[in-house]
Amino acid sequence: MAGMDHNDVLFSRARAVIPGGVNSPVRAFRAVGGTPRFVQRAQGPHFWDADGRRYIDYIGSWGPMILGHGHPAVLEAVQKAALDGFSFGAPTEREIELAEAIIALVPSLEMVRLVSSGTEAGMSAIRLARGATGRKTIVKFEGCYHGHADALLVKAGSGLATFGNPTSAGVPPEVVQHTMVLEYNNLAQIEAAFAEHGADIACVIIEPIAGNMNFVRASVPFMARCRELCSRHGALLVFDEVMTGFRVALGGAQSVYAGLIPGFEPDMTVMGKVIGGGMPLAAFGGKRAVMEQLAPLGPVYQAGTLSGNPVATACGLATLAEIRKPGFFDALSAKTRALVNGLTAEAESAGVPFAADCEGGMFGFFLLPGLPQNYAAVMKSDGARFNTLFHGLLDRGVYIAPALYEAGFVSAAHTDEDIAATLAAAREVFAAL
Ligand code: HOZ
Repeated sequence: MAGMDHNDVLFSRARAVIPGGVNSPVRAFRAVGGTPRFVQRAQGPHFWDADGRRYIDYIGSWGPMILGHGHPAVLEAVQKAALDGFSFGAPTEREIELAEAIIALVPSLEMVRLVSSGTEAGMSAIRLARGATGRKTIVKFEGCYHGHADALLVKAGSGLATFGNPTSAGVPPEVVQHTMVLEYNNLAQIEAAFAEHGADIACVIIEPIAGNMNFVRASVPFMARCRELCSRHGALLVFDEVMTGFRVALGGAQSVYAGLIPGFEPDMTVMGKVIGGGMPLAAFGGKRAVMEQLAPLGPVYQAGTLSGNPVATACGLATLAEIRKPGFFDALSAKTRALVNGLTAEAESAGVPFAADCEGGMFGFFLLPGLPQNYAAVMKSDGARFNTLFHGLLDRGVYIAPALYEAGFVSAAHTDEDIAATLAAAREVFAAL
């Protein structure tokens, strides 16, 4: 294969044995074109590809690597745990410690159950909401992605938006007949849904800051109304904080909304990414009365061989211990804000329509004159221009998500030099857009 670089060689091998050459669709670069970078190793805010090229990493495993790669305290905890055994299929003290740590950081939680992926957590939360309320209907919002459980794969964001196929094949209409999809931030639609179907709605599941249609915040009036309607009609408000949990603030997006809406809290929360620190670990939790409906206490079944895995829980605990340190989120937020402000200024001086937002260590930007409020507005983003921007940055050693509809992530390991190098690369690319 003369003339091919190592990434091309690996991609070609991968495509022969793995559909699309990847184990998760967005990684394939299909939306932006070109060859995915095969990661050889990573350290701090950087990773190196199969050709030994270094990139500043603004994906961080799509969110979990809030400390950057290879944080020494996390590495030590993982190595120590691995020596004691990889998996037992029996309870460990570390699971209790992680559950206690999560509950201590998120006041709306009284109990949590640990699982292995965000998809599993979302799917289990929906089953529990239905079981606890005895109702069938679930409400989700267009452009929100809650993992790939059948009932939730309707008008979803993330890879489904990227590939223009927001509802997956293989999901029979009967399976999604009780999934009601409404427009994000649309007060009239949520009012109407409850007015008509309030007694049938088990839950409203929402990404409070939607990171699977890039970065779109639920407005404060919209969130307050979702809360009121759920309470009034006996439905559960489920926050999908797989992306935002322990990422936009120590207490997650719910702590941000609690600061804006007095007394605000969701009934249930779905978590993942940061709580595993890069290991397969996720969780869902809520009030005791609801969580006690789960087997073995209650009639709602849910289980998993690798749930509460001892190495993953060690990684999660060590990660949470770092992000709890005083000043962690102030520093992370300042860094992310510097990146977003810098990109905005560079785009403005190049005359490129650009709007960006961030919270804690999560950010997003659109090649649009203003921030969109819903999926339809997000879909007006300029895909061709984004692809030019993506490849321009990639060629200059800056790795952002290879898709228009994904949020970005800054870690505590990103330095001022990394941000400055990113802005210098962006300046050159914006000038040519
Ligand atoms: N679901 C992720 C994007 N929102 C992609 C995960 C991955 O490819 O690793």
